[in-house]
Amino acid sequence: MEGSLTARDRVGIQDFVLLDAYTSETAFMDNLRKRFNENLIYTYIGTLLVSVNPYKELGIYTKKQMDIYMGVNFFELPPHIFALADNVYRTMISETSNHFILISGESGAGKTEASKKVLQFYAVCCPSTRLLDNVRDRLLLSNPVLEAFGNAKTLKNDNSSRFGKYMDIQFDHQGAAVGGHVLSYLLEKSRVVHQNHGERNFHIFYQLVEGGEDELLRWLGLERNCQNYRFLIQGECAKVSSINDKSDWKTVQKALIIIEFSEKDIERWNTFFCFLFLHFLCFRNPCLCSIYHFQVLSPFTAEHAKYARDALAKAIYGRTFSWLVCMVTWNLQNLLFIKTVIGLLDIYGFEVFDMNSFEQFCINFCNEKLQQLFIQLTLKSEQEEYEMEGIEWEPVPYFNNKIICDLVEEKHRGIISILDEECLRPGEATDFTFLEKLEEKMCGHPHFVTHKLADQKTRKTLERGEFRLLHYAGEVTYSVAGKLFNVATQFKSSLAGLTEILMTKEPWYVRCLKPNHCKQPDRFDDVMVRHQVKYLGLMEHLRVRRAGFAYRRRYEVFLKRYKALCPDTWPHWKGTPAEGVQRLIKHLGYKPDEYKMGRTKIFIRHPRTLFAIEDAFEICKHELGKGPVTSDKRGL
Ligand code: AOV
Ligand code: MG
Repeated sequence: MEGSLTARDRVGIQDFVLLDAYTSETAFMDNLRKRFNENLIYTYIGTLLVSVNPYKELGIYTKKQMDIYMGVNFFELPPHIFALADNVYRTMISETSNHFILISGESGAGKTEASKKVLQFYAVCCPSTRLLDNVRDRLLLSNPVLEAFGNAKTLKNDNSSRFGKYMDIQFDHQGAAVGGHVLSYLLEKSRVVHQNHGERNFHIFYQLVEGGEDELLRWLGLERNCQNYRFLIQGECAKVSSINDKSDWKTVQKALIIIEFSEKDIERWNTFFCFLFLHFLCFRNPCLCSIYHFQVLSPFTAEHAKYARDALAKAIYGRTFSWLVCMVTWNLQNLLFIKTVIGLLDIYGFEVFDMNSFEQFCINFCNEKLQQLFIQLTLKSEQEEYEMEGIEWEPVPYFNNKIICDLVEEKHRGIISILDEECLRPGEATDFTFLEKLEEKMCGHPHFVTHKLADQKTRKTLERGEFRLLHYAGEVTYSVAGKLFNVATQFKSSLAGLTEILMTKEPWYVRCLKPNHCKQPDRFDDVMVRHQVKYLGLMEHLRVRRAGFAYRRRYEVFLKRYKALCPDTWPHWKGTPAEGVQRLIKHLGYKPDEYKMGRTKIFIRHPRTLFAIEDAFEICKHELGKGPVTSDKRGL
């Protein structure tokens, strides 16, 4: 435990709400750094979990660890992703309600790893019958399959998710995990035909070439050498030290069998490779496009032909991925026994490259929307709780990124609407007319920068053909090239659908932080982390948690935990829990401004009040059996 003062000095405080100088960003950073240096990557802000990517194995995700966290009160053990998972699960069971865990952070911050740990926790820890044993395996093995097709090495992350994923884990009335349902969001298809320097195509291609059985490769007419395929080596990094393509291929094959893909399915899946590899083999010769049964007729130029050929390859890959997600869901979902669900949202994180295209625009817009959801829900729920409990609410100022969401998606006026309008003028509209329209309509918007205004708002100048958005997480320069191939509206409505799905459930948050740009362990880049703390709104969240009352506990929970501190409530209290708490805090000598009694909960204003009672509780635990603690022992 991190109970004693010296330990607290060394390893920091496990809940930011308990920081003495809580409003200071410096204190926040000091605490985060201290803990990171001790390999303590998790810290709470109340029930929100902050996680810093350690970039090394910590040995903290074993079955033994799962057992430790299972069924234990949230604040009783050091912060952990398992503690959050367990808390969500138990709340779901006790309240028979649906929940979701929103995992956010920038590219490489650890979102996908966090979501896998949560899934593992449920798959391993939830009760199950033999009949449903295979559900566990399927739940777990859906990951390697989807990652093989939907993840790739980027400059930010060797295993970067190139699609958004929302997964419902389905539970029956006994709390057993009985199935799952996966929704995917906008796969970055352009990667199939183009990768920037230092990046790879989707993992599955390298897995196939490195790990595919001889017979299969022969059937596909492929050679076992990535260097022979231009589309695998565009980024000049076919081999990645952190990835074993050969063994990953085996894992994916096994997973497909357990998820119950039939031989026919797998064959169909192999056939698509045939198409794609044919595409790439004829990369230098556009005339061979006719191989796909469409003709490249005059007056098409070689450029047009290449464009059409690439579009086809992207379409084939996109369809294959959608089909795969459908198959996974089909084999996972349980239509009979579902009582409640826990949703896991793991999307592509905010990212900025030297060149940012339409895909980055969508990815960053998605992050913008989730930040908006976070803002709405945290403030809203806080406000509602105070209202429900009859306690006055003190508003806290914060940056609301709605202005940026509107800039992108507002009806008739947002960037996506303008894009739509331009798409309706075939023959007339070009990428540049689109940009002109944007410049005309968005001129003066505080978060939009055109090349004309670039110098005034930001330091960096813009090229022609570019515009810049000042996102909540930083500024990003987008190229308009190719944007008129528009799927933004579809993406916008699928995000609206996702928001609707989430709004019907109770939210929990994991905020992932990236400690450095070099994917290295034991390196904590202060400037970089501070920036993330800022834009993720962690300080505001902390202030909101602290605005009125740092802690709140239901009367029965509070009484159960601390009743040994008062002779009247120990060992049994006969009255109502609220009366018991009243008696307890009177005995402890709380002043009237230190706490408020709500309808169902006690609200404690200052962390030090809680510290004192927690410390007293620690002493009391050692002395339990000797009766209630007297005031000198409590150290109050
Ligand atoms: P992301 O999901 O947030 O980025 P990942 O979850 O893929 O990031 O994490 C990136 C890498 O960091 C992983 O491949 C691990 O090597 C390492 N890592 C992350 N979390 C942990 C952890 N808890 N313990 C040990 N290593 C970890 V992106 O999908 O690019 O937005 O789109
Ligand atoms: Mg990811």
